[in-house]
Amino acid sequence: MGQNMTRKIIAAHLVEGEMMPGKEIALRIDQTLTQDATGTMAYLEFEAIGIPAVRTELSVSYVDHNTLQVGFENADDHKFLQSAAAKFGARFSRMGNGICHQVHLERFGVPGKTLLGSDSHTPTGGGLGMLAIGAGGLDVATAMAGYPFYVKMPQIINIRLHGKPAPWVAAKDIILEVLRLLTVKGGVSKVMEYTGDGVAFLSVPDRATITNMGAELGATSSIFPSDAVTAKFLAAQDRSSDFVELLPDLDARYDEVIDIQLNELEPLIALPHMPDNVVKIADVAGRKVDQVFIGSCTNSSYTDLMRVAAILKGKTVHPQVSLVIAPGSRQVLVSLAANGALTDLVAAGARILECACGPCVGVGQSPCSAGVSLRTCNRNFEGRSGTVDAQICLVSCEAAAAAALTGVITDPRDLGEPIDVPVPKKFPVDDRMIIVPPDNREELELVMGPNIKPLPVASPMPGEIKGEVLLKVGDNITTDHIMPAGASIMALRSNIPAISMHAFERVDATFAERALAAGGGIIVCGLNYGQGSSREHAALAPLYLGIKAVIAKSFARIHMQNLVNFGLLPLTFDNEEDYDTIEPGDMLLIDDARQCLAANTVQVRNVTRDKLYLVKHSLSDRQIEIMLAGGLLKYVKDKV
Ligand code: MIC
Ligand code: SF4
Repeated sequence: MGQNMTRKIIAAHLVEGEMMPGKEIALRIDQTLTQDATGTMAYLEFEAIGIPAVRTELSVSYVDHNTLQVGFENADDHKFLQSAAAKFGARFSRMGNGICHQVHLERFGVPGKTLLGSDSHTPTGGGLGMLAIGAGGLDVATAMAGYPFYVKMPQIINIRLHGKPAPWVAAKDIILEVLRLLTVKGGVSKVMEYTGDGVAFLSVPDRATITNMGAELGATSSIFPSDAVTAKFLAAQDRSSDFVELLPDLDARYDEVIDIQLNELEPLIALPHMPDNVVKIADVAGRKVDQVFIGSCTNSSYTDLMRVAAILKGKTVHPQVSLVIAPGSRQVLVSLAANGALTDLVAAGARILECACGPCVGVGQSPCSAGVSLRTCNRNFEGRSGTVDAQICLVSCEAAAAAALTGVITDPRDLGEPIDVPVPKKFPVDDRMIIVPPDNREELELVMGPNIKPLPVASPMPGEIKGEVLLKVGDNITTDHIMPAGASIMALRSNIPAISMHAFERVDATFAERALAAGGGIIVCGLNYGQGSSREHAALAPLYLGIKAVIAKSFARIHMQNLVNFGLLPLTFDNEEDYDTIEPGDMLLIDDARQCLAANTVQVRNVTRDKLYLVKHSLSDRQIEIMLAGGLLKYVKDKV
């Protein structure tokens, strides 16, 4: 049977398990990446595992999320991360060097390798033909310690791209089309594998835009072939020796095939507040825009920003629009500065920000009240921009630039002739902002400022679980709902007691206090609970607040694993209608949780309403052992 690309990489990295969709497999991890907002925990966890140095081929610690440094907290975190990278043998990408995914694509990604990152958009590396997966910090810490990564063998979905993209149709429109077709939960437990004659028209950064936003489908990963386009990109990065061809066999089998005709696509837009709320731009053109943000790991490459510069050149940003641009990496910024495109952007009125995540995760540039903001990023979750009633829409760079000029949502096809920006033959390669770890590492000390508090420890699972339903929420609750980001809250990422007080604050501002007062309890939720970010704080904060179990209609992959990693029981309703009969404040009781884990189904008694529910778990034997041990850290340490 012909193999697809994903199965080829998995087969080459399989440590345990059978490659049967749904069965747990263990993969050897070649490379890891962390970023500052998840990295402090990951390195504290790595330290707790007790291994002197990383055992991967390459581990890179990036600082890109919270670089504003409002107060000492972030600056302290950055010092800690730098000291940890040096001590434990990881490379350190300094503040301002760029967004982890963009820099990793440029400087480190290798086709055919596995990459595990403590950030949900790690699949960006799939644009280079890597199997790149996002995970919680603790999973990445254990991978750095040389343990395999456990994940359910995904189904492999073939998305065949046919033909040449229609004029002004960008890579962003392709992934928005996939989101429109499949929705934000359509990719759970799947890898999206892109093939077809259409892939030849997409550069590596274009492909990376698509694999990046596969995270919004809930997909385990997304991947493109490693072909002549890849070879050219790596050559331009002075990395020809990293090139390996990776193609599916001609008779490769897939679990499902989806066909997309690129020449029939039109420019698209995701309207508030979900990335799958996608319509044609033409259908909403003319609506007033207050802000345009061009950047994020989805759309901040050299070719992206060159297209923007070409559109803005010699023109002026609309007087009612604030246009902000954050180049994805120092390499991109240097390139734009060298060829004069930066001058075109600045002259047109663009406000240039540091090469970092910035507005994408609410770190600055929050829109005005009820403001409409067109953004090239990947998530438009309610409140994520920092303005609760902002209306965030997701578009391509071309559509963003068009709106910046006109002040209204504009179909980029109105701009005239499309712009063709070829990938340069040679990028200005300069790795001086990436610090290589020294040799004398034993003597080095970790630098820990006062904001860095010890890790909370999960306790082994109790027999009886009894608790009040502290919160009942609907479908598609994101980790931004559970544990909001933004500059001030992200400054507390290394301080679990403090950050926990913000849990669910945009859903129910009383949650944290009620949870503490009640001594913990249970959360009840709808479909796809915990989609979005990989932040393990969305499990750590509930753990700190005493939450014992989460009962959902279904879970997003990374969040569910994070719950297990910290010993919180993730359960799903056997009969989804039971969800409707539970009210906040009800007292729920699981008599013998430890024994029920082994039995696969658990009976939950609603003491308040005298009802019995059957709930299930989909935990593997290994995950059950982790739960019983009281979390992954204890489990792994016991193994050591
Ligand atoms: C995000 O886009 O939500 C983040 C911030 O990059 C997160 C990571 C985090 O919360 O630190 C992600 O996507 O995993
Ligand atoms: Fe950073 Fe935004 Fe990308 Fe997350 S989605 S890594 S916050 S740029």
